[in-house]
Amino acid sequence: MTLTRPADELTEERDTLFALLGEADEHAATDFVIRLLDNGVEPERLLLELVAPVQVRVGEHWAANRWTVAQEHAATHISERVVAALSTRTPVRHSRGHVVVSCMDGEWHALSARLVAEVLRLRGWRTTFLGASVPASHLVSYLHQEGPDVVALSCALPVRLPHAHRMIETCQRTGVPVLVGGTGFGPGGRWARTLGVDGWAPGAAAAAELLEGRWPVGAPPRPALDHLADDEYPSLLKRRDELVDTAFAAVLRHVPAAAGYDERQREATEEDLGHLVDFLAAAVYVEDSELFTGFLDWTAAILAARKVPPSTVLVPLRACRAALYDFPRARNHLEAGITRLAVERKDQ
Ligand code: B12
Repeated sequence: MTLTRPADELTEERDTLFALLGEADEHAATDFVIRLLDNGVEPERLLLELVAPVQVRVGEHWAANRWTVAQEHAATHISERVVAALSTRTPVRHSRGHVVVSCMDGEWHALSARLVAEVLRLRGWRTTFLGASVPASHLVSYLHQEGPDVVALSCALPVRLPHAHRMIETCQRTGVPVLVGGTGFGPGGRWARTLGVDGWAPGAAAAAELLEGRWPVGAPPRPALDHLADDEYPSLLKRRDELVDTAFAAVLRHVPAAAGYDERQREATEEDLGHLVDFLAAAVYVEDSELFTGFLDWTAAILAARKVPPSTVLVPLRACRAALYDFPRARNHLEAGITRLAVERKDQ
């Protein structure tokens, strides 16, 4: 097979790979990508213009309820195999320093970090990939032991930012500069700056360019977290279970369908409400309502695809607002969320 189209945008190849992932055909998918490599497509393009966007499409299909969780898991597993196959076929001599690439504690989106590690390797860095959910203490002993030039940390979910902050600080104390990335740091990496990292990059290629330039630029900026002095964040964490119970009781009272939930549905609802409180806490941590309203936009889309009216979420939001009468910052974020959902409801 040869790529004869002038634009060579890999559009058709993305459709083919997506179809093979949908069929969970590991060997066909791997063979397909390796053939593209053999036909001269650069490995970095295969990672960033083929595997990465196809994974995003996998996420869209799951979110839209067109693919099951099992299909998504199978597809991601195959993408990991494809990345591994590309890696073994593209040896590179190290000409630059050592980068340790790791997921934050509690972060399971390892493929994103792996793509970053692979691109840096292809650009001549010696990379060590530590994988998903690395506890801070283990990462730090590794940094002491290995003394890398950079630690690159990935975070896909903004709800993990309070953990990310602790991890960033712990790494910085070892004297190793911290580069971060992933969708968890928000649009334009806004929360990376709040947490005082040495650097943020929107993607793997940008990360390579940043490290190839003047890096690190100087002492990392001080984290913009003075608001944490009011103790609202730890107090909110202490009330997590109580808030979930309060919100769940409100759902049972005001959402007629909830009365007929079976055990599994009740557990799933409690889990979702826990997620809601965790996102609220993360918004309180970085003091930005966008973190919470972004989560609600995402929730609304997920619910709509599953034929649940997004306005249902107004019930737990109002219950939390009533319970958190003495938490001014959390209440502001809840207000912003209620306004956002109420506007969406009018738009429907
Ligand atoms: C595969 C997948 C999973 C797999 C991950 C397995 C694995 N081995 O990686 C599993 C099943 C574990 C999973 C779990 C969950 N997931 Co998930 N997942 C995905 C999916 C479909 C693909 C992720 C991926 O590989 N993306 C491709 C890469 C290329 O994109 P990327 O992450 O943006 O990475 C690029 C840049 O961001 C950047 N970058 C990333 N890291 C770093 C690091 C550095 C240092 C730098 C510089 C740059 C950088 O460079 C990358 C390449 O250019 C995404 C959909 C999506 N849009 O990404 C959802 C997605 C991220 N998941 C989502 C969710 C909700 C979850 C769960 C909460 C689901 C649940 N209810 O359990 C859990 C949370 C688990 C956890 N605590 O981490 C949501 C997040 C929504 C939100 N509001 O935050 C998404 C967007 C799905 C969706 N459409 O709704 N997930």
